[in-house]
Amino acid sequence: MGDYVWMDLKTGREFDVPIGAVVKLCDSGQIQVVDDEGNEHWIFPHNASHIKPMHPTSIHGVEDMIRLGDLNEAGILRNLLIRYREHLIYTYTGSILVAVNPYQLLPIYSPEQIRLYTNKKIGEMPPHIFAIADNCYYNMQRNNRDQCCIISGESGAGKTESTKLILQFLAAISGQHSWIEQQVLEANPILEAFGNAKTIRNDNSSRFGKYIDIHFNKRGAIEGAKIEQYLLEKSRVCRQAHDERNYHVFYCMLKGMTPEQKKKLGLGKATDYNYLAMVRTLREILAIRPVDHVFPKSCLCSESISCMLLHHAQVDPQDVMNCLTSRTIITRGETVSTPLSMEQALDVRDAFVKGIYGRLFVWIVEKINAAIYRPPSHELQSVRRSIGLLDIFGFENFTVNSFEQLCINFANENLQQFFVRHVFKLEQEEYNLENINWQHIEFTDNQDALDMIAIKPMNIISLIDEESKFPKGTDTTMLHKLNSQHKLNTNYIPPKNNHETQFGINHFAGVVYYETKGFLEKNRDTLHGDIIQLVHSSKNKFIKQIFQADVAMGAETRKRSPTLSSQFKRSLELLMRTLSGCQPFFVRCIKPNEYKKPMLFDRELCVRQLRYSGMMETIRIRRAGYPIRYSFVEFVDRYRVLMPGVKPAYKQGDLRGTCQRIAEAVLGKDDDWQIGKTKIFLKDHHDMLLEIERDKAITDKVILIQKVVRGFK
Ligand code: AOV
Ligand code: MG
Repeated sequence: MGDYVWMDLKTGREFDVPIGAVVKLCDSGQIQVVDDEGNEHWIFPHNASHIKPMHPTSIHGVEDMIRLGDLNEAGILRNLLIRYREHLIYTYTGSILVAVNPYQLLPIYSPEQIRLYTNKKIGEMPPHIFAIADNCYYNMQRNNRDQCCIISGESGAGKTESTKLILQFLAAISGQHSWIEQQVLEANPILEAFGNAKTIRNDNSSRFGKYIDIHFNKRGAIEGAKIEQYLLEKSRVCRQAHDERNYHVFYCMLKGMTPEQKKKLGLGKATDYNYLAMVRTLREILAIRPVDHVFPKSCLCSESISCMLLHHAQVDPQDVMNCLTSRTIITRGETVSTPLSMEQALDVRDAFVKGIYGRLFVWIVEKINAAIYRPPSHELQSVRRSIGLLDIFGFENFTVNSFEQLCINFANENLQQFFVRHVFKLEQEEYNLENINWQHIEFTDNQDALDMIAIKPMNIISLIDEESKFPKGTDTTMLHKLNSQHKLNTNYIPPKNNHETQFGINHFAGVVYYETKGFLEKNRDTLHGDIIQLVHSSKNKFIKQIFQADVAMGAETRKRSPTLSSQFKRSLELLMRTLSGCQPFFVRCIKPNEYKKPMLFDRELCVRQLRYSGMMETIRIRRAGYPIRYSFVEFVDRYRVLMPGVKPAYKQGDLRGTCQRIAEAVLGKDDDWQIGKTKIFLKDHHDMLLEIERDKAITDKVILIQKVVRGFK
């Protein structure tokens, strides 16, 4: 009685795993248990196989999951669950941090906590996002290498909050409290106002990706930063799904401005604007107003957004009307104007609005960078080090998914591959190369899905792109091409019949169906020449400025300008290259429930995330592996202080032998570390022990020197 067991109810559901339970009563032949959810069960002799004893490490949980005795999904899940219930939202898997979103403010981010986590080794203090930040900072200085923090997880899991906490920590410990540091921190609310919005998954969902590179001088103080932004979701400016909102900034303005300011800008309240309240969809508007007799002009004028365009863009009202209701086409040298249908006219208006907002966002990021970025001077370049924080839009799967979701999920596939490459592939390759005694660990690789989406010839992105450039290409012809090329690929799910307009992709995080309607238009992302002409005629300097490049380009170049997906693909490639040049830290955010509620832990939702993120295999490899490695030279020079009389590496004949001697003396002969061909391979706890001993030895040396000096006096 009081014993803990695993109970397997064998429901057969995909994400159901055995649950922990405590034995309450053990009677002749029957056992009463209460499971982790508080439900009572009676186990009879015929189903005794449903229960198994629990390993002691699973009963109260462990801070680092590589110490779990029950190394299976049930063990991992319960460990996170019992910690979560005690508000312990952070757990390690080696140096990888798992963070479960608490959906409530916990008192664990105070200046006092920052102080407690400063200058500590991983494992010295309970798991925390601050410990990751501190280690990043410490590693940057110790190894003189750039670091990056890759924060992943699905929408609403806590990536953006984690990024802010790391930034807060770095700003605090870099210790300058300078203007530049303040600017870096204050950039965030601006970016979130313009780039975040409420979705059904997250009330503050990032609708763009960002990589913040924080630069440090040789004393370790923040001297600047640079923000890279990726693919803002522009369609949201004009249309939002049910129960979602437009970008925060609009509501903030309407709520926060004084009546005078609002009057000056001609602004009303949020419900006055279809773009903000989304009370009616386009189809509904069309249904309300018969498409026949109503002249689009009056309809467009009644839309307050058009009035605002007229007001703020400072363009000739007649030009705006012409631009929105007709299209100029040049055929055989002659300029012909053709009228647009109401639906087309609304599309032109929306494209213009999206064009403005997208360029405005890019301009804001440029402005922020101008304030926080300091280009390195030549002499500084060699000493400047950086920590990059990656916070992108998380994996998304809505009822209806469009081109934006394809891009978002493609980015997440890339990140997952980076994780897989780093944690599984490169790691095991290195053990083989170094002749380390090693048992290969299997893992799920998402390379095939990524190949199909963007790498191999005729991949999905390239087919969409090709069709976007093809003058006669439509969403339907594009779908045909995708089907004929990929229908046999196990990661592709073709439409069920000729009428269906969606295809599916088997992503690492689950199957997502994409509605192809509107794909090509979104990918082309071009504005008609008439709009550019209109902007050119504007008296508003700002509007002119943000469209400067478009105007300068000229019609022909504009037509050939890269599509959205090819630009995005290119920027992701650059990002991956940057990340590959850094020492990475990984933070895996887990979303405990779909309701944004505190203390609610949906077991199946969590198992799904743990499974697709490869957490099981990660624990296995981290447990078996050697996360810390030094070249013989590095090791001897860093730790020779622990063995009196050992000469510096450059004076050593047998470096490998010296390494071995130091390691044996400090770590013990039989402990689980290994010597390879060019490097020594250690566990995290070895690193911690070596560093603590080194600190002590150096302190002792300093004290000794001080004594000697005092003796002289
Ligand atoms: P995301 O960045 O991963 O989603 P966020 O970081 O925006 O998710 O987190 C979503 C919400 O969860 C936040 O607005 C907070 O209310 C809550 N939250 C997350 N982490 C914490 C924490 N450590 N403490 C308290 N509350 C937290 V997305 O941008 O949608 O992919 O695209
Ligand atoms: Mg976010």
